[in-house]
Amino acid sequence: LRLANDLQEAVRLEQLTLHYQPQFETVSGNVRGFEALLRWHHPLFGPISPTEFIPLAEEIGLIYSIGDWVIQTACQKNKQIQEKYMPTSVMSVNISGLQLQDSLFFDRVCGILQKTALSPQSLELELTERDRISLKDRRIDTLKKFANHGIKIVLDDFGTEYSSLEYITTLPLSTIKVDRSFVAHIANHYEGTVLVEWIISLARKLGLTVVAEGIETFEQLHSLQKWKCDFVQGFLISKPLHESELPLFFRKVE
Ligand code: G
Ligand code: G
Ligand code: NA
Ligand code: MN
Repeated sequence: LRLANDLQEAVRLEQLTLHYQPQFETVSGNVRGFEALLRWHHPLFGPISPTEFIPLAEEIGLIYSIGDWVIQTACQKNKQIQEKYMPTSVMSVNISGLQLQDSLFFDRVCGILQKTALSPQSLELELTERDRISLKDRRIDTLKKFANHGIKIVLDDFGTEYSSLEYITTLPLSTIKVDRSFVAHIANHYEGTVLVEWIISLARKLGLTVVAEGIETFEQLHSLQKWKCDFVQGFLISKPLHESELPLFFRKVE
């Protein structure tokens, strides 16, 4: 209860911030864009993980306003990045399945893109597999609206739920993101290695883009290069960056 009150305050007092983790083309090493990751620095308890406060925000109905704030802030930042450093930068934003139930969500996202003068192709929405969406779910129609508008839909945490294979043939996805628990097994665990290689080839056959997250070792990176995984993200290459760290990041990669 304390935390619920504090989260309401946090939104009002602007204690939430976004960090931006770069994504790279696996083979060339070129920067592709960023994933926006929400952070809450609590005045007393210090940093609180989104794995704790996102479920709380969902429970108390704050997820809608927080979600809008995240998209708005991430789009503004991406516009600056495009103008200053990289015209092709793509921004990925995590969304909660609840946001898709809001019938005005699509219109609000389009409004944000218009206001920030960003093309729909510069925004991606990451949907986690943990938000089970069933075949007849109305949220699939919302996802189709986004996809038809040119906003890509990414299936995050791929492989962590039983519904994985059904999902990739029924949702209007452009991309799957291999969960970092699989990436962690590359090279030190035969079955894990085979699984990641298989996911990448499956995605290719279905015409989907593949991102691998949680890359922490050169061995993992080299395997993903060998298998031609499209994009990679992880502490080995860059941690999520505070906006103040972006100028130095671009100076280093240019
Ligand atoms: O960045 P970190 O590892 O602490 O993120 C933990 C989890 O929180 C991840 O699953 C991530 O997808 C989720 N998350 C981070 N930012 C957001 C956000 O803005 N919205 C939602 N819904 N989830 C987020
Ligand atoms: O579930 P999702 O994929 O959105 O989670 C993203 C989270 O993963 C972020 O909180 C981010 O801080 C974390 N993360 C990013 N790169 C790495 C990494 O290389 N290793 C680990 N363990 N976590 C990572
Ligand atoms: Na994500
Ligand atoms: Mn993930």
